[in-house]
Amino acid sequence: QSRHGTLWQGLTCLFALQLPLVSAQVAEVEKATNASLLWGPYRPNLYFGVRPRIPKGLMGGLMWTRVEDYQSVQANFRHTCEQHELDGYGWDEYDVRSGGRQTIHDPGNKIDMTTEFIKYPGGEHGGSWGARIKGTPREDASPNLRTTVIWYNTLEGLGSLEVTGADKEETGIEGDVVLSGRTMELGDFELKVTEGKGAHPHTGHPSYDDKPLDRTLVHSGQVPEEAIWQAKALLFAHMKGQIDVLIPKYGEQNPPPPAQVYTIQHLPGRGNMHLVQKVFEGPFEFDILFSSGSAPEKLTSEHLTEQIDSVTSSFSTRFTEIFKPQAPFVKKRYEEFSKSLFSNLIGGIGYFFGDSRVDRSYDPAYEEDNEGFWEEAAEARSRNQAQLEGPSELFTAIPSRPFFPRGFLWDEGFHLLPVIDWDADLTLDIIKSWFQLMDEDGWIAREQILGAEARSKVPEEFQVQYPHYANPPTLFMVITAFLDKLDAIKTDTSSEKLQQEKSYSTQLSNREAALQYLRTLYPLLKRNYFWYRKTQAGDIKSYDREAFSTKEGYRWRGRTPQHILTSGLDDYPRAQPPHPGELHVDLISWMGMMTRAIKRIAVYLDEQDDAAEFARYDEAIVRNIDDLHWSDKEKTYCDATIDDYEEHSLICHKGYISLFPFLTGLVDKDSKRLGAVLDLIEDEDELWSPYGIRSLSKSDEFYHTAEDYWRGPVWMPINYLAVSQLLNIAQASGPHQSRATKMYNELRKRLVDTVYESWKETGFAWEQYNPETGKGQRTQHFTGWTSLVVKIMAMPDLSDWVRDEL
Ligand code: 6A9
Repeated sequence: QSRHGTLWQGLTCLFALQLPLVSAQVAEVEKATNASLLWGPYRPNLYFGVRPRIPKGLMGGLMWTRVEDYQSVQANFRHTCEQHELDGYGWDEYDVRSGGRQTIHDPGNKIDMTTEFIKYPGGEHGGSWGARIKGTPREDASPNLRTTVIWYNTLEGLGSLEVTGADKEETGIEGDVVLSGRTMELGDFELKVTEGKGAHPHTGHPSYDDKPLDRTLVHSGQVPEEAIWQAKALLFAHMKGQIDVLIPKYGEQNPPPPAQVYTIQHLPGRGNMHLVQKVFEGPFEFDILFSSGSAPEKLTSEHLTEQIDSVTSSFSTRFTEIFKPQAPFVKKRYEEFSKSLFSNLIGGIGYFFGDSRVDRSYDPAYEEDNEGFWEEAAEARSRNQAQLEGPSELFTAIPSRPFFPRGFLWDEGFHLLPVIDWDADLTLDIIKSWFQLMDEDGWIAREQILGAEARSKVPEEFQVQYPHYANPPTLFMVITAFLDKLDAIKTDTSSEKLQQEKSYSTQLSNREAALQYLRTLYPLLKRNYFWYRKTQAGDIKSYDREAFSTKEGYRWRGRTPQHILTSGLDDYPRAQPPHPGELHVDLISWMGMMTRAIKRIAVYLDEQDDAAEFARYDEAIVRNIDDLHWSDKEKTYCDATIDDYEEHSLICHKGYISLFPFLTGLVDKDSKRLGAVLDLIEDEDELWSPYGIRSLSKSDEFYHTAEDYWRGPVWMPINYLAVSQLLNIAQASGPHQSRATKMYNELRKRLVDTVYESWKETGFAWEQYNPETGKGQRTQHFTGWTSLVVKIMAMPDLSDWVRDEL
């Protein structure tokens, strides 16, 4: 048993043990909640892929290509999301509980696709679902554009899946294709791929007699489980086999046309993989209907048609209630933009299951206590073998479907900030999933690369996770947001938005359920908190000044001369050369945020001793941020290190790092440092750009140098923290209130305009934005934390306040 396995079981016990405390009502609602989350497009790395939140079971996926010439097919066969092959794709509307619609613009195949996905609760096994797949030739397509579409299903683990009612001797299936199956978790089910609508090519080639294209071809087979996620590779191998038979049969002089060549062998039957192929000419449409055996009735295309309309209209109503963009973003197009970004965030949620690579050597070189530690650590990393741990599961949102379709710890805290406004229960479920990944010591790996499919996207040197590496504890911000909501619901009964949120969530409407959740999570949060305190502690023994007597000083482990990947701000300039006596101002700020969050939960749960302990840390952190990190000379917060004379010295590269005490809410509205923080933000020669706050000051020697990743470009998560803090200051009386109000209005406008303009121009959200041109750059279709702009649009418009004052 791996450490991990034991922990997992321990946790399951933990949850189970407390169950008698939960009222029957809470348990009932929890079951329903889980049931409505069972199915989803939880394979976000695919353009369209469906699976349940179960380690092994039934999965499905879609592939398509234009079949007009022989050459383009290989390159144009769509399956996994890839950068730069489409003109925009994603969910225009999506809700995890009911479903939504995705549109895909595919110029290479001259077609626009829509995938509508609808969930039907009911029965004992998580309900049924339906998907409608539509293809509409684009303007430049010939009127008889030929498209091949393949829907496939696979089955992992125990169970059965087979095509029923099909005759193997036939050349294809006329009408609907029906698969029936069962597994332990899903019970009996039926999956129907309907005949649908659309014309089929009549190629006139002699091969047509063997394979008339007006029928659906189905190939069933058994493949090794390790290969099951590689549907496209398997399909290609299979088609190659078909071609090797076809070409000799008809001769190189008279080969069948592409639409005929690229077809599968019709062989319906049993197996763990079933490919269902349709070949169309012009526009088409068909449905995939999954009916759970225990659901009250079987799903039909009529049901789907009906439900698609109702899901769309209730999504819109709800969206307006929760996220209606506020002035000046009142034009309809902003709402569309906001819906699309939010839907992609929530439609990008995935379920991952598999083993992961961890280096558990606990090599002494990883202690980083000597000068030159980074070289020793680098050697140790190449010397030590990583083991496969797990398997474990994770339910999470992701930064980007084409490029990073997996969980990232600190990204997730930002993802969940908009999600918690929409669906608090879902959010708490995701948080729970993350904390279940924690090991006995309290460590959660920064990047969750679970299973072979996830690993296939990551170069080997980046796969290994180290149990002494941290990442900002942003999930604690989300728990704080949850507590804010609980408090607000109690005191503010007039807010319609809050009432709306409450009506949608058990945890917000049932105090017992909320307490139960927090009580169960609390020991895990504590373990995680103390892991950070212990493993990322800074070495401040050498300071003898009185103010340093508490130990609150922190250092990210795992740095190299050029990077601190663990901080999340990869290449941001830091002290040179690295030194074990360094202290990082962003980390102590995160620790401050984390301490306040856990203190608040302790108070909530009436854990008085804990609360008092956390309060002491809180106070000491706030004091040490000033004592250890404030530079009187530079008028800003800085990292610290030990210089050549063995003295504490500050390393100041103005930028996001300098703002961290402010960003994490530790600089009070009345603080004497706040004026200087605002000066730095608002200075055009430093951080203030027309497109948002720059990651590094324009005046810094490293601005836009080397990789230029966090050395200038504008990033949304940090800007979101800044705009939120400005709003806080604007809303309470204090010496900087009116200035903060102006800055808030201006920053909010710039951020929204920036993301909106790039989206309008390119069809995508981007990883970061250029501070000189405002253009989106780096990863395309970055619908993770960039989606925070949805919340920024929904923030209040305070421009009247500024006018009134003038
Ligand atoms: C390396 C390449 C196909 C980098 O959004 C995720 C993270 C952030 O947490 C971090 O703060 N991104 C930011 O600096 C992207 C990291 C991607 C690493 C993947 C392998 C994959 O090649």
